Amino acid sequence: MHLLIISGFLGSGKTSILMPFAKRLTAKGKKVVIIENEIGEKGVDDLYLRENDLQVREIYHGCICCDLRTDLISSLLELERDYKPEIIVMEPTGVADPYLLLSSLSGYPGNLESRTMVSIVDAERFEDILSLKIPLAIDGIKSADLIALNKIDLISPENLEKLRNQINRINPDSEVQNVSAYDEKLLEDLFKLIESKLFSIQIKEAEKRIELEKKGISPTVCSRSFEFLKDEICLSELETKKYFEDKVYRTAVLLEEAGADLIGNVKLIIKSDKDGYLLISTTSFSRYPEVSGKLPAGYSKVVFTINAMVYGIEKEPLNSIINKVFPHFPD
Ligand SMILES: Nc1nc2c(ncn2[C@@H]2O[C@H](COP(=O)(O)OP(=O)(O)OP(=O)(O)O)[C@@H](O)[C@H]2O)c(=O)[nH]1
Ligand SMILES: [Mg+2]
Repeated sequence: MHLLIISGFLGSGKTSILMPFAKRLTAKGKKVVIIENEIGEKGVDDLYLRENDLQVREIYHGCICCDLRTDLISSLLELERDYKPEIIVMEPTGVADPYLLLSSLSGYPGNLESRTMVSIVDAERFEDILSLKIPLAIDGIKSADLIALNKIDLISPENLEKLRNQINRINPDSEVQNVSAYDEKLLEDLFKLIESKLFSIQIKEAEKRIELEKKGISPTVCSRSFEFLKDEICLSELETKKYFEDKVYRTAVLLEEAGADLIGNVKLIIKSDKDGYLLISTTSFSRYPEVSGKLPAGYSKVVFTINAMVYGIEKEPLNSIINKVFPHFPD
């Protein structure tokens, strides 16, 4: 069993890159399972990946690098025994400590032939993340076998050069590949590079490093889920992506007004009982949210899940912003 870890800070684009890569491996006939780890009560990324016909195992309610280490090992063992995947693609939470994660894996009693860590760096927010002094973001770069500098569609060529130099100074040994999750050509280049590394990196003793110190500040988390029956909600609203985009955008504006430092990610997924989902997410206070998916017509039930991870705000004001924008969501 080969393991590919797609690490990176909150909202850096891990799922956006992992999804087409896992699809590509599956199309090539590889048996792939994705492990999704989210801090919230309920995940959003797994729903989105499942809608795209991928095999997903989710581990929620904490981080696999620390509180859920044993859940990670037992999930891997179970998958190895029952499903025998060739490749496991793992998305740790955006606040996982990469060294702690590697140290948990070094104790894995099953059979891992290789382990590759690709770290996704958010080009748009890199400087903000560094200025918040979140050492995990630096460790993610240091521990990577390959660095994907994502969202380059949002920055200027001059800035790109500057960022690449900064990253090279932090990790002079690993290749840095420019990418945008919205650019097929760049994705293809990245995927070829990952494939060239995937089976070749062996787990080295030197990497079994243990750093038990908990590092950096943590985001405040608000995670809610609510189910509506067809007659409880105005369906014309649901059909309008704009309505939900506006709600997520308003959440971001209110967070900025409340003095938050950084949006890790605000994600809203609307999933129907038929196949179909709408995912609206943002990592920015000012840019309009991204939308993917489409709800089918003719469903009888929808489930809304919102996960917000935000730096520099207390739990109470974060909850009250979510209450204000989404008054239907119970605490
Ligand atoms: N402009 C642009 N936006 C991107 C790109 N990649 C991802 N995004 C957007 O960035 C946000 C976060 O992307 P995700 O793929 O959810 O990031 P993630 O790292 O999986 O996030 P978490 O799981 O919450 O840590 C979403 O709104 C994406 O649509 C990119 O290359 N360019
Ligand atoms: Mg994700």
